[in-house]
Amino acid sequence: MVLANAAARRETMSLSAEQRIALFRTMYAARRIDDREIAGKRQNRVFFQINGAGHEAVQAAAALCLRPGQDWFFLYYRDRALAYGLGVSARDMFLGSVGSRLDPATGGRQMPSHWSDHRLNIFTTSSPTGSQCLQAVGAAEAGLRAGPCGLQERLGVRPDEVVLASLGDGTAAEGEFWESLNSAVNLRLPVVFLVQDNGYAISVPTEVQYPGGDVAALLGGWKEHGLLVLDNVDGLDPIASYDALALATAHARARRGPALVRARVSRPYSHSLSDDEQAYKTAAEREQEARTDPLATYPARLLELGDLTPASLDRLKAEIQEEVDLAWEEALAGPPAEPGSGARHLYSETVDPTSAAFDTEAGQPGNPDGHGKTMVDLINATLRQEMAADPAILLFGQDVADASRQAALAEVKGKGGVFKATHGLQRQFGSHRVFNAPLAEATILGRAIGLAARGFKPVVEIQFFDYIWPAMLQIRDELACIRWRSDGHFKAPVVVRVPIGGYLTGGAICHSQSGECTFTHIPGLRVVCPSRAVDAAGLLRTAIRCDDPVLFLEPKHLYRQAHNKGEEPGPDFMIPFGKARTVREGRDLSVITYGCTVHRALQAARQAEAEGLEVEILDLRSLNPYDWDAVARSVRRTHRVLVAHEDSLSWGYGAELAARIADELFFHLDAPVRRLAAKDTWVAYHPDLEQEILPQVGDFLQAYRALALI
Ligand SMILES: Cc1ncc(C[n+]2csc(CCOP(=O)(O)OP(=O)(O)O)c2C)c(N)n1
Ligand SMILES: [Mg+2]
Repeated sequence: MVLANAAARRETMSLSAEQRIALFRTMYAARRIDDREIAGKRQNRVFFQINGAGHEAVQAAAALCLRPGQDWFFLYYRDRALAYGLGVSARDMFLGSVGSRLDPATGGRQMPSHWSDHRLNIFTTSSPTGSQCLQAVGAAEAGLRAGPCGLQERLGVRPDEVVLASLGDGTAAEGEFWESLNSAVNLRLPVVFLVQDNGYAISVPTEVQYPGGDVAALLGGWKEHGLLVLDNVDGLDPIASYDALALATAHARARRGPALVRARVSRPYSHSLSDDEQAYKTAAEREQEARTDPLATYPARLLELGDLTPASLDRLKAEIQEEVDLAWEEALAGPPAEPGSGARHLYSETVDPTSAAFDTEAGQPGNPDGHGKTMVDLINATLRQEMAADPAILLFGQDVADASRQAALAEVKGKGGVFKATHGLQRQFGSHRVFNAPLAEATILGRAIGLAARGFKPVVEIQFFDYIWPAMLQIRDELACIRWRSDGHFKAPVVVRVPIGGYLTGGAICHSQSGECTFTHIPGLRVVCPSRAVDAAGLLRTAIRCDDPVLFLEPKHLYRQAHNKGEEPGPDFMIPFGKARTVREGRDLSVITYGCTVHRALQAARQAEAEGLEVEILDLRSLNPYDWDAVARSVRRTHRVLVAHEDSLSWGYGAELAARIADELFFHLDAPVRRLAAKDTWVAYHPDLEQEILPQVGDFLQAYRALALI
């Protein structure tokens, strides 16, 4: 090949002949694996197929620039050549294709091409476009915080590690991508964003995604803050790609900030086997993609450079084909996903927060109700004790720090959360452990997942339950399923503290809602909701010390009540998940409830007593898991049951309990299972209207009377 100019000469000089051949090896193997998998899908041996065709060159180059097992990788489904280049074998890929239990990435639980390899630091991949970017930022942030926390060795953090976040051009329109860029640049994190621009997101061309259709061209303002932007990299050319990625990784390794590489690639195959690109790509475009296919153009270049001869190229291809064929045969012989294993790895198998090891409730000083400290005080005290005991605990969210500016900290009292739950913790433990996050809920969860993956224990706050929704995708499609989908190889035991609910007067639609059933419906997520101060302390400690993700719901109305105060329990006080508390015993009917309605049920029960009605009240305390044995025991004794909660009635948490009681305890019931809950509407601003909408003491009393009469 005639080298056209000095730049081109320099490019080829950057790699040895062996490396240039190695690039081809990766590219060719990736393509042959795709082709084999496509055939397997047509033979019904594979159940889903998505290819990396046209992306191989830039990916092979990226793999060559990075260090598997030392750097960290947050990939996406198109990254076959990258994964292969990092060390994921054809056999392991095919074991995933056929869904074998031997598939080391997922054990047959996740679609193929959803890369995961704990040995190589390839973090488990989910399907949502862009969610990996925030996790990558969290993983890089671990490097930033490990030093000041004294945890570099414990967490295996390397001073020059780099985190790769790989994504497509369409994905660059996702809010989470922009949020991740925002945090990566603001914290100057060593993240390399690799945008593989194939011009389409399934059928949607790039100019529909953002103005001008080139995301890198929009990043001017970010560059001023340390973002290195390499635009228009020829991602069909592995050598040009290598040069760009080498520059980007060097920038990040030298701690000069993050880098973004936008590489132009192609997609000569359809998006996936479920798509037909002929429906939206013109014949001319498709011809052009076939012509510029790196698998067609790069071998010719190797021949021109003299790295290979036609004969040695053929030999290499045959050798790779043999490897692929053998791997396919081995995968076909692998056993399928294990029957009966569907619930395995939903939660930690070694740390069981429902076990006696988490129960130190006995021996606590008598019933502490009504004396001592408020719920918010005991939450603060528990966080303080746990943070003192474990340097890996990080606390962040909106307004949780005392004052982000160090200079101000010396002069002011400190904010410490809009409800003051975290007050004084930044001052005590430092700004590297307690800090404000940007006003971006997905960022809070995504970064927490990345930090947890590296061994930190993030305890994050979502300021109001009503604003948890931007983080929902990270909670449901990521946090809750990380252990499960990675067959137990990764975990993200994040605690998410969330003030919830109404009875505040004036809170209205977006400061008073409940909605816990949306989260108890998510497999893999623990959900708890204390109603009194000591329970908050005991459950929060369990949440922090256990190894599962926990949604810790704090009824904000109960933060500063007098009736639920408690003496500060000891620093090892724990209440296991799934253990209800009998608030009051009674023989006539059972109330199963939690949170704000516990006290209302109790007040009504005291009134009912005057009418001769003995009401038993159970406070569930944890909602997933919940204490079915305690429910069943109570119902067997009273034969009448009211399930009550603050959240609205229909499709609510109580519906599941009522259904199960009717199903399993039918022969113990003397009356239908009744429910009491908020009306099926929003919580209103005017106190009278709020009162009418949420269940009140009078509603409980009425419900008791009605149930007793049936
Ligand atoms: C949040 C989310 N929305 C929609 C989808 C469905 N989907 C899967 S891939 C894809 C297109 C992604 O395009 P791009 O980022 O350009 O990557 P490419 O597939 O072209 O490499 C879409 C819309 C998804 N997986 N996640
Ligand atoms: Mg694309």
